[in-house]
Amino acid sequence: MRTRRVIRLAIGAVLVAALVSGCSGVPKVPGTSSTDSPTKRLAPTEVREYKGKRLDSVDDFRENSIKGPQTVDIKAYRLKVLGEVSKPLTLTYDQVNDRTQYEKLVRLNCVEGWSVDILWKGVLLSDLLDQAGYDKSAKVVIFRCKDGYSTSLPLDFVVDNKILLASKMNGVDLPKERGFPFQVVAEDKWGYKWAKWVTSIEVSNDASFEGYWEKRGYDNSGDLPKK
Ligand SMILES: Nc1nc2c(c(=O)[nH]1)N[C@H]1C(S)=C(S)[C@@H](COP(=O)(O)O)O[C@H]1N2
Ligand SMILES: [Mo]
Repeated sequence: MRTRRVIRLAIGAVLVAALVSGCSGVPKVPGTSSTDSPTKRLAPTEVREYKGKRLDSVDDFRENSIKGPQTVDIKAYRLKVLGEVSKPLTLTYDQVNDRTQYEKLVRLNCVEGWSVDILWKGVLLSDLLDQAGYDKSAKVVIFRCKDGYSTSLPLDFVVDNKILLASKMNGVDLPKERGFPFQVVAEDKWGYKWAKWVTSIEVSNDASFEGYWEKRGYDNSGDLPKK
C-alpha cells in the first residue's frame, strides 16, 4: 500500500500544481485549447448536493483495491446468501434490487487518510437476511467478493444499523471501479469493511473470522474513532 500511496501523492501534487497554475492567470500556451485539458467524467445525472450538503463525485476516490477494478457480467451475476440460514438464496441483480430501496448520505473513510461524502442507495442487508431466514443468534456476516477480497461485520451491527447493500451512488449505478454491482455501506467503519463487487453474504458463528486486511493486521471491529 505504501508505494501506491507515494505514487498517488505524487499524482495528487501534479494535479494540484496544474490546478493552481490554471487558476493564477498564467497565460495559456498559444495553440492549446480547453479540449487539451484532462476531462473528468461525470455521469449525466449524478447528484452533487443533498439537503444543502455538497457531495463528492463518483470519481473522487483513490483506486486501491487489491486487484484493481473488477468487471462483473451482470447477466451471469448471482448474489448468494448462505450459511446460518434456513433458505439459502441465489439472486440475480434484479432480484436483489426488487425490494424497498433506501437512501443514506454516508462518508467513506479509508485508513490511508482520504474520505468521500456520497449519497448511497440500495437495499437493506437485513431484508436479504430475512428472506433467507437467518439465524438471529449467529455472530457475523461475512462478505466475499469477485476479486477474492473478504471482510466481515457483526450480525447485530448489520441489522440494528440498517446497513445498506448499495447499487447506486449519487443517483447513478456504481461505476465498476467502485464495486459494481454492489458495495456494502458499512457506516461508522473504516473503508476496508465496505466490501465491493460482493458475490456472497454468509451468516456465520465464526466471530473471529478475519478478512483480507484484517488478516494483515487491521482491527477486526473496523470502528472509526469516536467523533
Ligand atoms: N472487493 C474489494 N472490496 C474492497 C476493497 C478491495 O480491495 N476489494 N478495498 C476496500 C478499501 S481498503 C476501501 S477504502 C474501500 C474503497 O471503496 P471505494 O472504491 O468505493 O472508494 O473499498 C473496500 N472494499
Ligand atoms: Mo481503504
